Amino acid sequence: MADIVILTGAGISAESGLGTFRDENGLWTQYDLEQVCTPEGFSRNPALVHEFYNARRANCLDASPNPAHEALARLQRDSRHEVMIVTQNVDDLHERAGAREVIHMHGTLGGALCQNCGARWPAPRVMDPLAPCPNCRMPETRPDIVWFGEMPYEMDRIMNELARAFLFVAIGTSGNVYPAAGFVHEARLHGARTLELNLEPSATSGQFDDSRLGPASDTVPRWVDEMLAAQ
Ligand code: BJW
Repeated sequence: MADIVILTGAGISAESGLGTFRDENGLWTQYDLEQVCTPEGFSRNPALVHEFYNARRANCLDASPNPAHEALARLQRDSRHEVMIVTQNVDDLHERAGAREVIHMHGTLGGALCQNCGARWPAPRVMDPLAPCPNCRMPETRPDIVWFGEMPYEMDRIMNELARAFLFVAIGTSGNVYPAAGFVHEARLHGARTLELNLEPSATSGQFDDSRLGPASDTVPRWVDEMLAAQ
């Protein structure tokens, strides 16, 4: 069980070259989220949705972790406290930086899911909308991603961790998407201190005890150094 819960969002991977969603030039200025991030959009046009995620999978494979991912992996390794990383990101940059365990509440680009039988398997670099499921053979494969209206993964486990943590930290997330945006409220209810590290104030900034503004590659390693020096 975790003493410290860290929630990360697209902002932590921005300096690795992966686009955020809601910033200027973010993904939602190029794509209609209703078309590419809802089950209804996928039913209407699976080829478009696969194209969107195939492009993001290629970007992710070309990207590298930045000092913020590396600092969180160091905190997980060297802290005397149990540190749980919960990410909304579908990239694997926390893992590639050496993080031990990460909850991907919105799924992963590296996973494929069958809409027909629920089987999961590693996604190929380029997913084909007509590829059959390796289990049931139906051509209903999709990226293993949580879209709007779907239940994020491992919610019971995350809620248990939030109830036990003495510190909750949100990094690089705009606080616009629930249930993740409600974690600060949940952590506070259970007595945790709360800290936000973000480029600019988020939609939920007012709910945090402390806030530090700046690029994650700067603020996160500094904060981790302080945490490790204080123990
Ligand atoms: C930097 C930086 C740098 C930049 N350094 N920082 C009305 C009220 C409340 C809820 C709802 C509602 N109507 C509908 C809902 C529910 C809905 C929802 O929240 N909608 C909102 C739009 C209102 N949520 C859902 O449907 C979720 N499921 C659900 O609720 O199930 C029921 C349930 C109920 C109760 C408990 C449990 C379940 C599912 C949400 C699925 C989200 N999916 C997406 C796309 C799929 C993944 C993918 O393709 O990648 O997930 S949407 C997109 O937003 C993606 C992200 O993970 C998510 C969050 O975005 P994030 O990470 O915050 O990115 P940005 O771009 O918004 O912000 C970046 C931040 O970084 C900014 O603040 C920058 O300043 C900062 N930044 N550079 C530091 N260098």
